[in-house]
Amino acid sequence: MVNQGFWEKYKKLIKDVVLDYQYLVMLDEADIKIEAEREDASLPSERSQAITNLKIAAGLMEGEHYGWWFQDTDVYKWIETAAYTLENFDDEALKTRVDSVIDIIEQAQDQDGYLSTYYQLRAPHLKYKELDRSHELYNAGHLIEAAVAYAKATGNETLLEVSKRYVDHIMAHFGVGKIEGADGHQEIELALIKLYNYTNDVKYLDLSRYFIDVRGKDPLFYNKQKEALGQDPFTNLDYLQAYDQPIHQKEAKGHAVRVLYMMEAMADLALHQNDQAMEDAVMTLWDDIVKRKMYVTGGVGQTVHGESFADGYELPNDTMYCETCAAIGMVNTAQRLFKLKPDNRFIDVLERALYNGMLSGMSQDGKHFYYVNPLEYIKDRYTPDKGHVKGQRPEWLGCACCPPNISRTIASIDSYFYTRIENEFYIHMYADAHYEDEDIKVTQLSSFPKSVDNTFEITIKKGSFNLRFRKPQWAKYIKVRLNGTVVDNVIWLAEGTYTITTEMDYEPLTLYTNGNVVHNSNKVAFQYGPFVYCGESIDQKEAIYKYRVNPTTIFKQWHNDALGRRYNLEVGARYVVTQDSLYSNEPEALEASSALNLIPYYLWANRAHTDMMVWLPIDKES
Ligand code: FUB
Ligand code: ZN
Repeated sequence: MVNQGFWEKYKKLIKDVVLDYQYLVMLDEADIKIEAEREDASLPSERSQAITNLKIAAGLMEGEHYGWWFQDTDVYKWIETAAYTLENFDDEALKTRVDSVIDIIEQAQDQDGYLSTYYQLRAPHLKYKELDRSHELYNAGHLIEAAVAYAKATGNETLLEVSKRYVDHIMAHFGVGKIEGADGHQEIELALIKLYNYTNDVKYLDLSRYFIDVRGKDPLFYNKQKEALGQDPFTNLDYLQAYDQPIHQKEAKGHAVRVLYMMEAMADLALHQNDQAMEDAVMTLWDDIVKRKMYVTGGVGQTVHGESFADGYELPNDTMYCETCAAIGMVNTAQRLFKLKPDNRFIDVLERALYNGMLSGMSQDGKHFYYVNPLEYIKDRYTPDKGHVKGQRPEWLGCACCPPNISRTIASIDSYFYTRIENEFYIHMYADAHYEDEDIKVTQLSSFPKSVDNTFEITIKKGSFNLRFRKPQWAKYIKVRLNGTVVDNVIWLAEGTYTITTEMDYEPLTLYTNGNVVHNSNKVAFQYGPFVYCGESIDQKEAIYKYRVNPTTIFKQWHNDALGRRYNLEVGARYVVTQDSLYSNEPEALEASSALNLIPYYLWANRAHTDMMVWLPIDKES
């Protein structure tokens, strides 16, 4: 059941445009330009070939493998997107298309269960022998996620059987007395828990735990694998989070997406195995991120070098990485941490990453995608440190992990709105969404983003529930009404059908950064509801970086045009009159100006190639 709203529009875009577009791209039948994700001539970006690789491995075509070790996962994430879409919409043509791709995957699998086209086609002799980079178990993880989602959505377990056979192959090769190491890129760990939840077979949970615990147990594991191949043994253990076992790690270090995928599994393991030490470890990593390393957009990964975390409070706005997949990792980790410990502080971050760092990853037309999401972009101001920062979303990327990651997240958006823990039912966010299981049905309608006021139709089919309505960090209060009467934001409801409305008081907010962050000193950012704002030069008389803002004069203005339904913010500002000389002993001269026009950050770079800034310098005289 679906309704008309902000997310409904996105879900339809995925169904009507994105899924078809991505399918054609992966067949190399779309007339597009694929860009390398950063400046490096060695990065593959001529074509995708993701589906073709599988066809070649299946023996359906002649040819050579093209692309990354993990090219197959673009296809798996596409299937996962389709699965969630099929839960919301009937679409026989889509189902037929997905079934045909599953048929190819099934045929591509080796007799013994192995399935990673890079190694099948290019280097069979290296299977499981170069785990720091091979992504073979990462591939298995995305295969599992797609398979579970498709089985749930359609009842078709063909892909699930394929994924189980691959896991059997992995079990035969990994474990005590076998290969005692983990894939360099975490992913199988979290996926195995999904497989456990779906099948109830504890061997999958145990294997997930094995991979978490074996990481970093022997810090020389990867070196030894390389030595055995006669290669330079050096391995960057921070990059792989393999300098120690995850349960002993105290800092988010290295490749950001890997850290977050690892934390997702750690949170789930702590929950399922009731493991306090694992819970403490994942909470420590989370606090390190949100207290010292997260951007105001919920983006993470401060540096292109290793697509990694850097030191705390080091938050450059223009050279950062903030990969879309990392923002998605923040969303998914926050969701799991909430299940472990229901505290709205996790949802405050989930919402921040979802509506800002994640949503900026896709254009409004559904055919352009950001890998890297900067908080500041000044056109024509190039340095080699910014070779990964793009002023416009590419049509596709040589490393295409982000496009199908964002589509699967949007297609499953309803799952982020609610958490059910036995008979406690948590309502996290206020837009259009829906939930139904055998005991409870919730339909949530609103005119979001015009208003965050919501109407809920709730049916308790069996038993009774405590409904808990979150007060977002950005709201002054939330007023909940049951059949018109104001009630507490925690309500106990017995069997029956209810209409509940929520109303919030919230204003545009001015945000300041902790004084330890040098990049944002004397700067402010703006937020309204869950949206962080940015200024683009295209909307101002002068370039955005010339403005000095008055943080106390903010007005909101409703717009409904080609850029979408949204509030813009208008902020009092003056602009610098630039001089000829580069330096001067006079203070800058400021000219009065009409208000600065700000748009929600996620919408930037949808109209033109132009400068953009989230953090804006303060007018000292304001
Ligand atoms: O390695 C697989 C994916 O590609 C990572 O998660 C991204 O950061 C990109 O490197
Ligand atoms: Zn990515």
